[in-house]
Amino acid sequence: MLRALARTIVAAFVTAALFACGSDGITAPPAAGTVVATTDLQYTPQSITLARSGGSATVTFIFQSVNHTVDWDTQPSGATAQDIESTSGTSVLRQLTVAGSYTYHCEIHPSMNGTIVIE
Ligand SMILES: [Cu+2]
Repeated sequence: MLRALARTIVAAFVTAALFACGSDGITAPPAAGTVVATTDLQYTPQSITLARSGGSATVTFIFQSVNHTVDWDTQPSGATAQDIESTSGTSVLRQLTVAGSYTYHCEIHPSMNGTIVIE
Protein backbone atom coordinates (compact mmCIF):
# COMPACT_ATOMS: atom_id res chain seq x y z
CA MET A 1 0.00 0.00 0.00
CA LEU A 2 2.68 2.45 1.04
CA ARG A 3 4.88 1.26 -1.82
CA ALA A 4 2.06 1.75 -4.33
CA LEU A 5 1.53 5.28 -3.03
CA ALA A 6 5.24 6.02 -3.37
CA ARG A 7 5.20 4.69 -6.93
CA THR A 8 2.26 6.92 -7.78
CA ILE A 9 4.01 9.98 -6.36
CA VAL A 10 7.20 9.22 -8.27
CA ALA A 11 5.21 8.71 -11.47
CA ALA A 12 3.47 12.04 -10.95
CA PHE A 13 6.78 13.85 -10.51
CA VAL A 14 8.26 12.24 -13.60
CA THR A 15 5.19 13.16 -15.64
CA ALA A 16 5.31 16.73 -14.37
CA ALA A 17 9.00 16.99 -15.23
CA LEU A 18 8.40 15.69 -18.75
CA PHE A 19 5.58 18.15 -19.29
CA ALA A 20 7.72 20.99 -18.03
CA CYS A 21 10.42 20.18 -20.59
CA GLY A 22 8.00 19.70 -23.42
CA SER A 23 5.89 22.79 -22.97
CA ASP A 24 7.83 25.74 -21.67
CA GLY A 25 11.19 24.67 -22.03
CA ILE A 26 13.95 24.48 -24.17
CA THR A 27 12.93 25.54 -27.60
CA ALA A 28 15.83 26.20 -29.89
CA PRO A 29 15.98 29.72 -31.38
CA PRO A 30 15.11 29.97 -35.09
CA ALA A 31 17.81 29.83 -37.76
CA ALA A 32 16.51 32.94 -39.50
CA GLY A 33 15.29 36.28 -38.22
CA THR A 34 14.65 39.84 -39.27
CA VAL A 35 15.80 43.18 -37.93
CA VAL A 36 13.95 46.29 -39.11
CA ALA A 37 15.91 49.54 -39.43
CA THR A 38 13.02 51.89 -38.84
CA THR A 39 12.07 55.41 -39.86
CA ASP A 40 12.14 56.38 -36.17
CA LEU A 41 15.80 55.45 -35.94
CA GLN A 42 15.83 52.07 -34.23
CA TYR A 43 16.79 48.54 -35.03
CA THR A 44 13.81 46.40 -34.07
CA PRO A 45 14.31 44.11 -32.27
CA GLN A 46 17.45 45.60 -30.81
CA SER A 47 18.65 42.15 -29.75
CA ILE A 48 17.97 38.85 -31.48
CA THR A 49 19.20 35.30 -30.86
CA LEU A 50 19.42 32.77 -33.69
CA ALA A 51 20.67 29.19 -33.83
CA ARG A 52 22.72 27.93 -36.74
CA SER A 53 21.20 25.28 -38.96
CA GLY A 54 23.47 23.59 -41.48
CA GLY A 55 26.33 25.79 -40.33
CA SER A 56 24.75 29.22 -40.55
CA ALA A 57 21.97 31.51 -39.39
CA THR A 58 20.46 34.18 -41.60
CA VAL A 59 19.50 37.66 -40.50
CA THR A 60 17.56 39.86 -42.90
CA PHE A 61 17.88 43.59 -42.33
CA ILE A 62 14.78 45.38 -43.60
CA PHE A 63 15.48 49.03 -44.30
CA GLN A 64 12.51 51.35 -44.13
CA SER A 65 12.44 54.65 -46.03
CA VAL A 66 15.20 56.40 -44.05
CA ASN A 67 18.81 55.62 -44.94
CA HIS A 68 20.75 53.51 -42.45
CA THR A 69 23.91 51.44 -42.39
CA VAL A 70 24.96 48.34 -40.47
CA ASP A 71 28.54 48.78 -39.26
CA TRP A 72 29.81 45.86 -37.20
CA ASP A 73 31.50 46.86 -33.95
CA THR A 74 32.36 43.40 -32.64
CA GLN A 75 32.20 39.93 -34.12
CA PRO A 76 33.29 36.58 -32.72
CA SER A 77 36.82 35.50 -33.58
CA GLY A 78 36.90 34.23 -37.16
CA ALA A 79 33.64 35.88 -38.24
CA THR A 80 33.71 38.05 -41.37
CA ALA A 81 30.26 39.63 -41.69
CA GLN A 82 30.37 42.52 -44.16
CA ASP A 83 29.08 45.99 -43.30
CA ILE A 84 25.95 47.22 -45.09
CA GLU A 85 26.38 50.57 -46.79
CA SER A 86 23.83 53.36 -46.50
CA THR A 87 20.56 52.08 -47.90
CA SER A 88 16.79 52.41 -47.61
CA GLY A 89 13.66 50.77 -48.94
CA THR A 90 15.16 47.33 -49.39
CA SER A 91 16.29 44.20 -47.56
CA VAL A 92 19.82 42.86 -47.17
CA LEU A 93 20.75 39.39 -45.91
CA ARG A 94 23.74 38.41 -43.85
CA GLN A 95 24.59 34.77 -43.18
CA LEU A 96 26.43 34.34 -39.89
CA THR A 97 28.42 31.16 -39.47
CA VAL A 98 30.41 31.70 -36.28
CA ALA A 99 28.71 31.35 -32.89
CA GLY A 100 28.92 34.28 -30.53
CA SER A 101 27.87 37.87 -30.11
CA TYR A 102 27.80 40.40 -32.96
CA THR A 103 27.25 44.08 -32.20
CA TYR A 104 26.63 46.84 -34.72
CA HIS A 105 25.55 50.44 -35.11
CA CYS A 106 24.34 52.85 -37.78
CA GLU A 107 27.04 55.16 -39.07
CA ILE A 108 24.46 57.87 -39.88
CA HIS A 109 22.64 57.69 -36.54
CA PRO A 110 25.16 56.73 -33.85
CA SER A 111 22.42 56.23 -31.27
CA MET A 112 21.17 53.23 -33.27
CA ASN A 113 22.76 49.97 -32.19
CA GLY A 114 21.93 46.32 -31.99
CA THR A 115 23.14 42.87 -31.00
CA ILE A 116 22.83 39.49 -32.67
CA VAL A 117 23.68 36.34 -30.74
CA ILE A 118 24.37 33.23 -32.79
CA GLU A 119 24.19 29.86 -31.07
CU1 LIG B 1 20.51 55.04 -39.21
